[in-house]
Amino acid sequence: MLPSEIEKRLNEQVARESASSALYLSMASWCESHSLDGCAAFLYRQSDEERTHMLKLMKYINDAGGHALVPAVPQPKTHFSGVREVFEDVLASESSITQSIHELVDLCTRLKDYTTLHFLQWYVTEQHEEEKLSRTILDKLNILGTESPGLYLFDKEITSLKVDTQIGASPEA
Ligand code: OFO
Repeated sequence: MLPSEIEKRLNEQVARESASSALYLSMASWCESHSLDGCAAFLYRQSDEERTHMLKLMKYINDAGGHALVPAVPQPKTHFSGVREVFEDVLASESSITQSIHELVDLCTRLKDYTTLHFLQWYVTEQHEEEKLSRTILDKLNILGTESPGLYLFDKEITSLKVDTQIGASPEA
Protein backbone atom coordinates (compact mmCIF):
# COMPACT_ATOMS: atom_id res chain seq x y z
CA MET A 1 0.00 0.00 0.00
CA LEU A 2 1.25 3.44 -0.94
CA PRO A 3 2.00 5.65 2.09
CA SER A 4 -0.33 8.67 1.85
CA GLU A 5 2.51 11.20 1.92
CA ILE A 6 4.15 9.44 -1.03
CA GLU A 7 0.84 9.26 -2.91
CA LYS A 8 0.46 13.04 -2.44
CA ARG A 9 4.00 13.73 -3.67
CA LEU A 10 3.60 11.39 -6.64
CA ASN A 11 0.42 13.24 -7.59
CA GLU A 12 2.38 16.51 -7.39
CA GLN A 13 4.88 14.94 -9.78
CA VAL A 14 2.00 14.02 -12.12
CA ALA A 15 1.15 17.75 -12.17
CA ARG A 16 4.78 18.68 -12.90
CA GLU A 17 5.02 16.26 -15.84
CA SER A 18 1.72 17.58 -17.19
CA ALA A 19 2.94 21.20 -16.89
CA SER A 20 6.18 20.18 -18.59
CA SER A 21 4.26 18.62 -21.48
CA ALA A 22 2.25 21.86 -21.87
CA LEU A 23 5.42 23.98 -21.76
CA TYR A 24 7.07 21.91 -24.51
CA LEU A 25 3.89 22.16 -26.56
CA SER A 26 3.90 25.94 -26.21
CA MET A 27 7.57 26.09 -27.20
CA ALA A 28 6.86 23.86 -30.21
CA SER A 29 4.07 26.16 -31.31
CA TRP A 30 6.26 29.27 -30.93
CA CYS A 31 9.01 27.62 -33.00
CA GLU A 32 6.57 26.48 -35.67
CA SER A 33 5.15 30.00 -35.93
CA HIS A 34 8.71 31.26 -36.50
CA SER A 35 9.41 28.67 -39.25
CA LEU A 36 11.81 26.71 -37.04
CA ASP A 37 10.33 23.42 -38.15
CA GLY A 38 13.15 21.20 -36.86
CA CYS A 39 12.97 22.74 -33.37
CA ALA A 40 9.17 22.45 -33.46
CA ALA A 41 9.33 18.75 -34.37
CA PHE A 42 11.82 18.11 -31.55
CA LEU A 43 9.68 19.99 -29.01
CA TYR A 44 6.40 18.34 -30.08
CA ARG A 45 8.12 14.98 -29.53
CA GLN A 46 9.35 16.10 -26.11
CA SER A 47 5.83 17.21 -25.21
CA ASP A 48 4.51 13.72 -26.06
CA GLU A 49 7.27 12.15 -23.96
CA GLU A 50 6.40 14.25 -20.93
CA ARG A 51 2.80 13.09 -21.26
CA THR A 52 3.97 9.47 -21.20
CA HIS A 53 5.97 10.27 -18.03
CA MET A 54 2.76 11.59 -16.49
CA LEU A 55 0.77 8.50 -17.54
CA LYS A 56 3.43 6.14 -16.21
CA LEU A 57 3.19 7.83 -12.80
CA MET A 58 -0.62 7.72 -12.83
CA LYS A 59 -0.63 4.01 -13.61
CA TYR A 60 1.88 3.34 -10.84
CA ILE A 61 -0.17 5.28 -8.25
CA ASN A 62 -3.38 3.43 -9.16
CA ASP A 63 -1.68 0.01 -9.34
CA ALA A 64 -0.19 0.62 -5.89
CA GLY A 65 -3.63 1.18 -4.35
CA GLY A 66 -3.69 4.98 -4.54
CA HIS A 67 -5.71 7.37 -6.67
CA ALA A 68 -3.99 9.28 -9.46
CA LEU A 69 -5.46 12.76 -9.84
CA VAL A 70 -5.67 14.56 -13.18
CA PRO A 71 -4.19 18.02 -12.56
CA ALA A 72 -5.33 21.42 -13.83
CA VAL A 73 -2.86 22.57 -16.46
CA PRO A 74 -1.39 26.02 -15.78
CA GLN A 75 -1.01 28.37 -18.76
CA PRO A 76 2.57 27.86 -19.96
CA LYS A 77 4.84 30.67 -21.15
CA THR A 78 3.84 31.51 -24.71
CA HIS A 79 6.40 34.08 -25.92
CA PHE A 80 10.16 33.77 -26.21
CA SER A 81 12.77 36.32 -27.23
CA GLY A 82 14.46 33.72 -29.44
CA VAL A 83 15.52 30.13 -29.80
CA ARG A 84 18.22 30.51 -27.14
CA GLU A 85 15.60 31.49 -24.55
CA VAL A 86 13.52 28.46 -25.54
CA PHE A 87 16.37 26.04 -24.85
CA GLU A 88 17.57 27.86 -21.73
CA ASP A 89 14.03 27.43 -20.40
CA VAL A 90 14.14 23.72 -21.37
CA LEU A 91 17.28 23.23 -19.26
CA ALA A 92 15.83 25.20 -16.32
CA SER A 93 12.60 23.19 -16.46
CA GLU A 94 14.37 19.83 -16.65
CA SER A 95 16.71 20.80 -13.77
CA SER A 96 13.72 21.66 -11.62
CA ILE A 97 12.03 18.32 -12.48
CA THR A 98 15.26 16.49 -11.60
CA GLN A 99 15.23 18.26 -8.23
CA SER A 100 11.64 17.17 -7.52
CA ILE A 101 12.41 13.55 -8.51
CA HIS A 102 15.40 13.55 -6.16
CA GLU A 103 13.23 14.90 -3.34
CA LEU A 104 10.78 12.04 -3.98
CA VAL A 105 13.65 9.54 -3.85
CA ASP A 106 14.73 11.08 -0.50
CA LEU A 107 11.20 10.73 0.85
CA CYS A 108 10.92 7.07 -0.23
CA THR A 109 14.25 6.33 1.41
CA ARG A 110 13.16 7.99 4.66
CA LEU A 111 9.80 6.15 4.68
CA LYS A 112 11.41 2.87 3.55
CA ASP A 113 9.08 2.60 0.54
CA TYR A 114 11.46 0.46 -1.51
CA THR A 115 8.93 -0.37 -4.23
CA THR A 116 8.38 3.27 -5.15
CA LEU A 117 12.10 3.90 -4.79
CA HIS A 118 12.72 1.19 -7.39
CA PHE A 119 10.00 2.60 -9.67
CA LEU A 120 11.58 6.07 -9.49
CA GLN A 121 14.98 4.86 -10.70
CA TRP A 122 13.68 5.06 -14.28
CA TYR A 123 12.94 8.78 -13.72
CA VAL A 124 16.37 9.39 -12.18
CA THR A 125 18.01 7.96 -15.32
CA GLU A 126 15.63 9.80 -17.63
CA GLN A 127 16.33 13.14 -15.96
CA HIS A 128 20.08 12.62 -16.16
CA GLU A 129 19.73 12.08 -19.91
CA GLU A 130 17.28 14.95 -20.42
CA GLU A 131 19.63 17.40 -18.71
CA LYS A 132 22.57 16.10 -20.73
CA LEU A 133 20.60 16.51 -23.95
CA SER A 134 19.53 20.06 -22.99
CA ARG A 135 23.14 21.06 -22.36
CA THR A 136 24.23 19.49 -25.67
CA ILE A 137 21.59 21.50 -27.50
CA LEU A 138 22.74 24.76 -25.87
CA ASP A 139 26.36 23.91 -26.76
CA LYS A 140 25.37 23.36 -30.39
CA LEU A 141 23.48 26.64 -30.39
CA ASN A 142 26.57 28.41 -29.04
CA ILE A 143 28.72 26.86 -31.77
CA LEU A 144 26.32 27.51 -34.65
CA GLY A 145 24.87 30.82 -33.39
CA THR A 146 21.35 32.16 -33.48
CA GLU A 147 21.69 34.07 -36.76
CA SER A 148 21.45 32.79 -40.33
CA PRO A 149 22.97 30.49 -41.62
CA GLY A 150 23.93 28.90 -38.26
CA LEU A 151 20.35 28.90 -37.05
CA TYR A 152 19.27 27.13 -40.24
CA LEU A 153 21.86 24.39 -39.59
CA PHE A 154 20.86 24.16 -35.92
CA ASP A 155 17.21 23.73 -36.90
CA LYS A 156 18.18 20.85 -39.19
CA GLU A 157 20.61 19.25 -36.71
CA ILE A 158 18.19 19.18 -33.76
CA THR A 159 15.85 16.71 -35.46
CA SER A 160 18.52 14.00 -35.10
CA LEU A 161 18.95 14.52 -31.33
CA LYS A 162 17.12 12.38 -28.81
CA VAL A 163 17.41 11.08 -25.30
CA ASP A 164 19.79 8.17 -24.79
CA THR A 165 18.46 6.37 -21.72
CA GLN A 166 21.59 4.30 -21.13
CA ILE A 167 23.75 6.23 -18.67
CA GLY A 168 27.37 6.13 -19.72
CA ALA A 169 26.56 4.41 -23.03
CA SER A 170 29.16 4.91 -25.73
CA PRO A 171 27.90 6.84 -28.75
CA GLU A 172 27.89 3.62 -30.85
CA ALA A 173 26.02 1.53 -28.22
FE1 OFO B 1 9.50 14.10 -17.45
O1 OFO B 1 10.56 15.50 -17.13
FE2 OFO B 1 12.08 15.41 -18.11
O2 OFO B 1 12.05 13.91 -18.98
